[in-house]
Amino acid sequence: MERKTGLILALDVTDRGRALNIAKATAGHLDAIKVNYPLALACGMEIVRDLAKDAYVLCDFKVADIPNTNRLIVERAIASGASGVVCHAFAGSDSVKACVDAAKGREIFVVTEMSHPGGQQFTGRLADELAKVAVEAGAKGVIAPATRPDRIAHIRKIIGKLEILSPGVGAQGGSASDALKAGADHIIVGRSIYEASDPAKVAKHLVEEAQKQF
Ligand code: NUP
Repeated sequence: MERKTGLILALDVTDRGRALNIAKATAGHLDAIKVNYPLALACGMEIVRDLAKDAYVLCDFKVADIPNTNRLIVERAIASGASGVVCHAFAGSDSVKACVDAAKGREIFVVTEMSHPGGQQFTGRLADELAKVAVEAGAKGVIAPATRPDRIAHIRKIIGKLEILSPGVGAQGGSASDALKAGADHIIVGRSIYEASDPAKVAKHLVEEAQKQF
């Protein structure tokens, strides 16, 4: 994913009109729009098709199934216009490899340690191995927690030059500059932007904060 602003919008709203309005208002401040199940299940994959006309769309489907099912899911996301797809690594190397193969040059990002408190319970303990799976499978990058910048720095040591996308800024308590200083390439921000009265203004401020770290 090309880094122009360092900001990825997590568009977790469930109304099509609202989603398109926020995407349009913030477009100039974004490297990508992340679509998760709330939006895709509410609006169908048509929303990915529409957003993908003007943006890099990252489908955060946390794909975590057997290799054949993973392949089918990634193929559908790509067919709808996704430029990247997020998968889990706990299903095993073969399942992640199936995602990378199915992406056919589009980008796969692998979740390592999750950003919420429960992320420490299981994913935190396995994060080193999950990150190694990402490297070995040929993923483009990983997801690592802005809520624990020290963990971003640790994961960076394992993955080398792979990209780090970091959620947990704002509503979950993480800071954009701390995450980027620790080694994240992009921050992922949802509620702080889409629940704001002026989403573009918040996005602009986050980008200004991010740019100081580049
Ligand atoms: O570890 C993760 N934490 C996380 O918050 C992995 C994720 N993919 N996310 C996603 O990032 C989460 O599902 C949501 O779409 C976004 C964060 O949104 P917010 O907390 O900024 O509203």
